[in-house]
Amino acid sequence: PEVVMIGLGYIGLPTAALIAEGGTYVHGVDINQNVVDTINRGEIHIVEPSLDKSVSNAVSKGFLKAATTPVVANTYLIVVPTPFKDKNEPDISFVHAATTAILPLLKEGDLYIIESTSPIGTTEKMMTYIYEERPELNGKLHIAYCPERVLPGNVMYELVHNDRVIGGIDGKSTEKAVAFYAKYVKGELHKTNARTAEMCKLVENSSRDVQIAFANELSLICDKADINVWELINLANKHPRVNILQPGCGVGGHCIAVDPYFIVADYPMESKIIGTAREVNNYKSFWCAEKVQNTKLQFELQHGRKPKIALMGLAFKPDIDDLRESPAKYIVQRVLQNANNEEYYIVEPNIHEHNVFKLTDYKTAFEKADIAVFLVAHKEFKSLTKTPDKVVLDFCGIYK
Ligand code: SAJ
Repeated sequence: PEVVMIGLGYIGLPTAALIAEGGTYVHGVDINQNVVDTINRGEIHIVEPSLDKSVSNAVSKGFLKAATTPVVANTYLIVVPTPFKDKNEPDISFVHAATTAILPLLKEGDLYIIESTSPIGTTEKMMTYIYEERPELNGKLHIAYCPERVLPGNVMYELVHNDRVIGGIDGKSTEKAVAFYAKYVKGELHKTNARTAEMCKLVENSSRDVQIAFANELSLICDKADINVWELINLANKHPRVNILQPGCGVGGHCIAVDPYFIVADYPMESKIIGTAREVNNYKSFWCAEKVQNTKLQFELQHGRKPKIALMGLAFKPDIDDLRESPAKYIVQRVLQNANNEEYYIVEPNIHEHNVFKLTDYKTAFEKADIAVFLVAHKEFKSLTKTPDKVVLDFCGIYK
C-alpha cells in the first residue's frame, strides 16, 4: 500500500475511505479486531452519512484493507484518540504507541503525519523519539502535523472542501505533506510550522467554546434580570459587528468541551479566559439541573401533587444521535438522581432504544407533562405548542 492509516475511528475511517476511493492503496490499522472485521466486510461501525457507501466501494475495489498491525508504506497517518489522564493532563500515549508500531517500517523519504488533536510540541516530541530509535534516518523523514476540522454529520463533504492547515517540522516536510493532501482536498492548503498547526486546532475549538460561554453567561444574567435572552441576542446581533452565539444547556461533544484543556494544562497562568469559559459552560449544565429541581418543588407546593416531567433531548447537539459527552444526558442523569416519585418521560427522537433510559415518544411525553424541559433543540420539538397549564423550561431556544 501507498498509505498506512493508524486509527479507524470517526476521522481515520472516512479519511482512509476517501483516499482509497481516489485509487490509492490504503492499509488501515485499528487495535479493535471487530472494527477491522467490520471494515473488511465493507461495512462500518460508526454513524456518519454516506460513509457506508464510500467504505464498501473502497473495500470492494480492493483499495482499502484493514488489519490490527501496520505494513510498509510511503505515507503514515496517525489518527488516534488523544484523551485525558485526568481532566487536566492530555494523554498522548496512543500517538506514541502508533508511532512505536511503525518505527521499524520507516525508511528514507517517508512521510509521517499526525492528525490527532495534540498538545503543542507533540510532533517535535515524536520526531525526537523516532530519530532516537532510528538514528540512521535522522533528518531523512518528512514529518508534519495536519489537524482535521470536519463537523460530525457532514464529514464526507468537509473532508474534501474544508481548508487545511499543514505544519511541517521543516519546509521540506510541509511541502511533501501539502502534495499529499492536494490529491484529495479541494479546500485551500495553508502552510505553517508544526507548533502553529497544533495550536491552531486547539484555538479553533477554544474560540467557539469561549463564544458559547459568553452566550451562556448572558442567559444566567437574563434569567435573574427577567429578560428574554433569545430576544436580547437577536437584537444585539443586529449591530453590524456583533455576532453572539446561542446559549444552551452546556457544551458537549468530544472536541469543543475537551480541546481547550490542552491549552490550559500547559499554559495555566496565561489561559484565563479559555479556562473560565470551560467553567462557565460546565456550570450551565449544573444550573439547568438545579432549575429543574426547583421548578419541580415549586409545582408540588402549588398543586399539592407530584408533577409529570418530560426531559426533551439527550444528544450533545441538535438533530444527531450522538450522546457522548452530552450535557443533556448529564442533566437527565442528575435530575433522575434527585427523583422522588415524580413521573419522568425521557425523550430522544434520534434514537430508538437506550440501554439505560426508557424512551418515550416526544409528542406523548410533551402532552402528558406538567413540566416540559427542553434540553436539545431538535427540529421535531419545534412543532410542539405551548399551553398555559404547562410549565416550560426552554434551555435551548425552542420557542425563541
Ligand atoms: N453549541 C451551543 N451554542 C452554539 C453552538 C453550539 O451551545 O451556538 C453547543 C452544541 O449544542 C454542542 C457543542 O456546542 O453541545 C459543540 O457543537 P458544535 O456544533 O459547535 O461543534 P462539534 O463539537 O460538533 O464540532 C466541532 C467543530 N469545530 C468548530 O466549529 C470550531 C468542528 O469543525 C471540529 O472539526 C470538531 O469540533 C472537532 O472534531 O474538533
